[in-house]
Amino acid sequence: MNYEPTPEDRFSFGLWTVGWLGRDPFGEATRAPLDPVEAVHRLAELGAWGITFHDDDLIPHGTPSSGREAHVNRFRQALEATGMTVPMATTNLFSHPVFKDGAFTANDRDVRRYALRKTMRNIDLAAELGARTYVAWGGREGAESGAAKDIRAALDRMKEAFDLLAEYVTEQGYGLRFAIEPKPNEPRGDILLPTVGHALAFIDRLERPELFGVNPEVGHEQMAGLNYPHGIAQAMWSGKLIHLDLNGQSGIKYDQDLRFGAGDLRAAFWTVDLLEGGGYEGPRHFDFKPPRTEDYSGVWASAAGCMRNYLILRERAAAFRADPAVQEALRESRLDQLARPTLEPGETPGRLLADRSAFEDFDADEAAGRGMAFERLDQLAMDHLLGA
Ligand SMILES: [Mn+2]
Repeated sequence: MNYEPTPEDRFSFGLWTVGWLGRDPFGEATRAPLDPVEAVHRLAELGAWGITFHDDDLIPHGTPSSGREAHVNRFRQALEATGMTVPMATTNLFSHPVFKDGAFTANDRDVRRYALRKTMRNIDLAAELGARTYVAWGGREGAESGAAKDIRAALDRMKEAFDLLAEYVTEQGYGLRFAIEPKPNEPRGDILLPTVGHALAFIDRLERPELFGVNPEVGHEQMAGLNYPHGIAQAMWSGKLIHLDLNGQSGIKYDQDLRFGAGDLRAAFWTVDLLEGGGYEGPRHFDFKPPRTEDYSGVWASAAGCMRNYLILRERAAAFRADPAVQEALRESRLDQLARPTLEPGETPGRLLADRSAFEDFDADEAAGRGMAFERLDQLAMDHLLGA
């Protein structure tokens, strides 16, 4: 089987992923800086389709206005030379010490106004480069202690920020939608909008909810002990899965950002099964960190591994769904019944009350005795995943 990625697979990578220098809370960088132009060329050679960036990944913080265009032009030339696209961009509202207490929800009002201006400036660039999605990860929006942040006031400020940004892209006629990226903690002790569910509920309170969706990351949900495929399935069900960050994580611990497929392999299998089963048209975006043990040849091996694992899992998931034994097992587990509405068309509460078979004549003990046959079904999935 050929697991060579092509642009049709719509694989994209953040500049900050392959460009991560390996700096962590305990140690300095282990790799030299990577030129964004080289990142574009190397990823294109590996078969990627898109590249994404934070403003500061492309234009180092502190670059004078007169120097911005040179950075952008070099990058644009690399895109044109390779055919790579920019499907998404985002703002770095976490690295500079000014954001130590947050950006859109910093207690200091002038920091909040600066954060909005920094974001609007990069939204202009994102639109200019053709991005359709603008990701917002509020890694510093949170607290380490109780009285330090009035959460309801902070959510008011968060809503104010997103309403303003949505007004801005509407006024400018940019065809951009925002994707809010949840994370439970790290770098803050507790971060606002910690899970997909919190973000979906928040979006409903915005003035232009149609311009917002979520950008769920595998590891971020798993850090909270949550089921990633369930989270993205609910986002799809809500019409809000507009982008996603694929990577790997082993259980509830620090944000590992392993390459996709590493960590919880079974969750990766169900993720690909869900994404390829329809209902998601967006990029397959990798947000991982090649471990700091690696030199650049290891970085490219890690990036290639993300795509290769996705393609292997896509093949295995397709084989699982096509297997007649699986289709039979799905029927034995009554997935067809789950797909059928519980009520008859037009059935009212009164008619349900009048249906003796639903209650008076229903034999709960008999129903309780029916096996669900899930173990056989799951073993078939395991066999396909393991290639048995
Ligand atoms: Mn992460």
